[in-house]
Amino acid sequence: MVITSGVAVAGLRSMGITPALEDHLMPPKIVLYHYPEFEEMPSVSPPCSKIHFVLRLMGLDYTTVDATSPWQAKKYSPSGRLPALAIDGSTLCDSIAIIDRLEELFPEQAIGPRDLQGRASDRLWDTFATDTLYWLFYYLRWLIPENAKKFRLAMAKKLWFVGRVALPLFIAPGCRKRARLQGVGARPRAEVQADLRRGLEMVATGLGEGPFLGGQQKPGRGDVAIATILLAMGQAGGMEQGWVEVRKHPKLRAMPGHMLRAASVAPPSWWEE
Ligand SMILES: N[C@@H](CCC(=O)N[C@@H](CS)C(=O)NCC(=O)O)C(=O)O
Repeated sequence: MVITSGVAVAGLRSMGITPALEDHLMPPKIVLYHYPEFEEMPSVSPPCSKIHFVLRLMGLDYTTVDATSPWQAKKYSPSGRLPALAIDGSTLCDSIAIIDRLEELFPEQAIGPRDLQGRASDRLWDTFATDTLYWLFYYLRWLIPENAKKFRLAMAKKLWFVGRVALPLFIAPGCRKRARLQGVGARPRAEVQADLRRGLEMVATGLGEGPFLGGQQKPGRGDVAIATILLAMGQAGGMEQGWVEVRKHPKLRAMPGHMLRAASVAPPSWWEE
């Protein structure tokens, strides 16, 4: 409930609703801590973009705070990673936990299927995208040298001097180390690409008659998670090793555009449908 109009407020007072009670009735204040916009996407980070789109699709108002470095992110997020979401001052990190919390707090506005089995599949797709597909994408972004170079050059244009120096010296090596510790970074490239091919084939099968997973007409959290990764694969000139697989599946290729339109967001100018 949003109580903004003066007439509505006067009405509430005449019914004996005090400012303290009104506070209780007001929607929680939502603040998204994220890495900022990059090439017409709300964030350079797919899990941060995912939360933007989920909040939009749920129809929830929110404000954002930008972090411009991993050091700054540590101030905002208990894990040091973003996204982090503060709801009435209580901060939560990890995009899956964030969406779980949003669904608990706003069950009527939850996106995706309504039935229990449909919800379970939708959450499974989100975990597949966030915990598996994301790392395969991460490998493409940071461990394939030609992609990493294109990405660094595109990012450098957005950064001040200190960021431009920190990017190749600290941030890129830090991301490669993160990938190695996570496991994916220590795997042979051919294996990672084969995993990506299988994962994308699986998503294409999951779309069924589409446009969204499970043949749904509206996007769920799984669709949003996958779409943000595919969109990020198109940035900085595109990661051909991923696109070569996406192009094999027309429904998969079309899904991110459908998701953006469902969230009332225009596809980026570089996005080819
Ligand atoms: N599984 C987490 C991943 C979060 C994550 O790794 N975020 C990256 C940005 S894409 C980050 O904060 N990296 C900074 C770091 O690892 O220090 C989620 O879905 O929220």
